[in-house]
Amino acid sequence: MANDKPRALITGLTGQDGSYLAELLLEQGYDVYGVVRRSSTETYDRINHFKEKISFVQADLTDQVSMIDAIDEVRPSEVYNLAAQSFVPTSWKQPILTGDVTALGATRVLESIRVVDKKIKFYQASSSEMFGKVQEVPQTETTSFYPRSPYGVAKAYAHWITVNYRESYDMFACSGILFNHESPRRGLEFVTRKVTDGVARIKLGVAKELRLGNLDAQRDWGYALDYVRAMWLMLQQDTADDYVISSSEMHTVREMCEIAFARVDLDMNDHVVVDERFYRPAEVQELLGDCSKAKKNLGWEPKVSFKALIEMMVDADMDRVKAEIRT
Ligand code: NAP
Ligand code: G4F
Repeated sequence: MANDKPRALITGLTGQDGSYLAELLLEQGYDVYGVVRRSSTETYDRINHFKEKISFVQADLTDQVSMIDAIDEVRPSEVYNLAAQSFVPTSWKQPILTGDVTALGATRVLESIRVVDKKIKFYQASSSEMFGKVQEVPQTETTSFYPRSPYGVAKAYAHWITVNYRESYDMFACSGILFNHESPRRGLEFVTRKVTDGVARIKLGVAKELRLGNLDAQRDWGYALDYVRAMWLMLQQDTADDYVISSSEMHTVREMCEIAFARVDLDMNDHVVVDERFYRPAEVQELLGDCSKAKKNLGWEPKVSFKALIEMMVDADMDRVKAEIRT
């Protein structure tokens, strides 16, 4: 009997969002395929607990033929392009690589779909970092972009090439302009996770201080699991479109630290050291999204509050660091 389950291919499977999206799609009854790139060590920490339920395809966003082969082999109904060099500071150190993976990588995936089967639906992981030096507050789908990092510039290119393929080839290609979203699976270099991991280490006596950069930067932070649901909803609509996905609340890095330290009865002022090495050549000072369009058209809204998110991350890091200390 033919398998009539929907089939999804995810690039960036091993990342924070890829891992949550794969779990969500499995729950929805999909056959899930994930692009993984060759590495001397496996980077499967985030997907180890369900990896036998998914199929792996080896490919790299910098290699066009490998992407065509992956899409031809899997023949998915939906492709989610989540792979990227996604850490903003690295984009100043490796701007060419960032452009190759984060900008041209999206074109390679779109080209692969165009060549293999134009009916495959496509999701692009666009970013609020494209708004950069914000031109209006809050930011909507029509706010002009003013990116402030090579990463933001690369994402703006990937965003517009997605729009262009939709308009040029009548492809079902959507961009989700996602504001910062976090979880216990967030990479340790991003500020929320750096703080929640640092708080756990200080509380458990294996660190004394936490060195951070700009505490006055403001972000619109949400929970990654809420945000991957929005990605899926975008591809279930009758028409392809672009959507802002945000919590629509803005907080400073300092407020985020206060919540994290208070969770374990500590005072951030006793432990946080401002270190200019973590300042950026050009900063994005404030991001605040207006997700009214997603609420209206997708019926989407975030479920986890900012405080609950940071506390969940502190609790998870406390458990992890305790286990590390025991072993
Ligand atoms: P992440 O944790 O950094 O994951 C990035 C993924 O991309 C990893 O699976 C990585 O694989 C893969 N990758 C990197 N270079 C690749 C290449 N050349 N070929 C194939 N795969 C490659 O990122 P995330 O937080 O899950 O974010 C997912 C996407 O959303 C990214 O495009 C990011 O830029 C975008 N975004 C994120 C946020 C956010 O707040 N999280 C907000 C807006 C947009 P390895 O494991 O092998 O390194
Ligand atoms: O956590 P961050 O590194 O995230 P950033 O730069 O906003 O980028 C993230 O969100 C984007 C969406 O807008 C994504 F597209 C992107 O892929 C990534 O997921 O930094 C947040 C803020 C910045 O203003 C930074 O200057 O925190 C400030 N910050 C202060 N001290 C720090 C630190 N950031 C980091 N990473 N490390 C610090 O010590």
